[in-house]
Amino acid sequence: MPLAEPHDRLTFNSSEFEQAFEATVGECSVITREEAERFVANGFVVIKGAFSRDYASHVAAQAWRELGEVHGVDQNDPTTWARPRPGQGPSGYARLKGSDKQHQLQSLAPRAFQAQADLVGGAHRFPFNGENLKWGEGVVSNLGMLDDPRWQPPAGKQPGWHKDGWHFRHFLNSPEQATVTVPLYSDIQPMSGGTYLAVDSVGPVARLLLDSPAGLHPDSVQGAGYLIPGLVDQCREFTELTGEAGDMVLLHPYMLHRVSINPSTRPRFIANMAPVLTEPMIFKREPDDPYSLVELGTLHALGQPSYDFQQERPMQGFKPSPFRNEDEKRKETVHLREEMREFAERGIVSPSWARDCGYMTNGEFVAN
Ligand SMILES: O=C(O)CCC(=O)C(=O)O
Ligand SMILES: [Fe+2]
Repeated sequence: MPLAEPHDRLTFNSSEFEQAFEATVGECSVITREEAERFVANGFVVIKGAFSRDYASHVAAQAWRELGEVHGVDQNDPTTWARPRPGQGPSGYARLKGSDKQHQLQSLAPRAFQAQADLVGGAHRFPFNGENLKWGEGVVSNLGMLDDPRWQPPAGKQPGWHKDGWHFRHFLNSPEQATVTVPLYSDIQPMSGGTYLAVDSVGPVARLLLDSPAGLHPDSVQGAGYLIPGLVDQCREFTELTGEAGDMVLLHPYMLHRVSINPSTRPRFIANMAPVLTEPMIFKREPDDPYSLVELGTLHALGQPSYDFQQERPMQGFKPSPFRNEDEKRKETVHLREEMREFAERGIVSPSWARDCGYMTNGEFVAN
């Protein structure tokens, strides 16, 4: 599904923004001007050859080993591929541990490291100048089933869309997830299990965050989050991630995405890395302090050359929903429902199709 041509270029006309973009591009060493433009306009970019194909093969081979040992999957027999989580979600979908090894990214893949540094406005914006940025060997597999009848092209009214970050309150300037970084450990052709993207979701998410200075509970945009359907309803452009082993896809941290069904027997292996920033993002910087491409992507989506964002509540960490005990679940449900009511009172109400696709809704809080 090729991207529409007009979105490949910056469309926001403002000399303040153009100067800021020039200053930022001038600091990039791996990301090219064209890639920077594409990222700011589209919210994602594929960095070709970000790490070696040899390393990708090593990780993929290890994934097959674990699929065999833990799940009884035989690489050469696609009829066994559905064994992890049979009947649930995509065929052969598993989160594999890989090994305990952690690679310092700067040594393993200098290009992957520098591209991420370029995106956030320099390695100094990572803790310890990024020296502690590591990649483990874990993998998300999506092995596929030939002609799986459940396959559908990417579209809005589908389950599973989400914004990454299940462990923090989401603000416009959140530092906990600098990017969604996706290394590709296998070649991914179209219709082969690549992650689906709501390409124009950065704008709706940015607008909601800008209008919500007290932030969003992570469960509102994760899993079955009640805010997701209203956000994807504002999206018109959907695509799927494709590329080759050794490529790295960098997504804007607001980009809504979802798992896809793989209707092929071309196995898909990726990971999902989430570097953090030392400081919250800033949307009003001085001329001698260049914006990051992520900040520029946010401003571009908002149609603002700069924005003085003020949080109305402190940053807050959360235990991710799947790891909460019963007591914690009850407590978070109370907090979430309180927020669902507040948002309904603000007129932000889940659309009627939300429930049919498995999302929560805050419709019950709307006064009749
Ligand atoms: O497996 C995929 O395609 C996407 C995974 C994902 O969205 C996640 O790990 O947060
Ligand atoms: Fe995700």
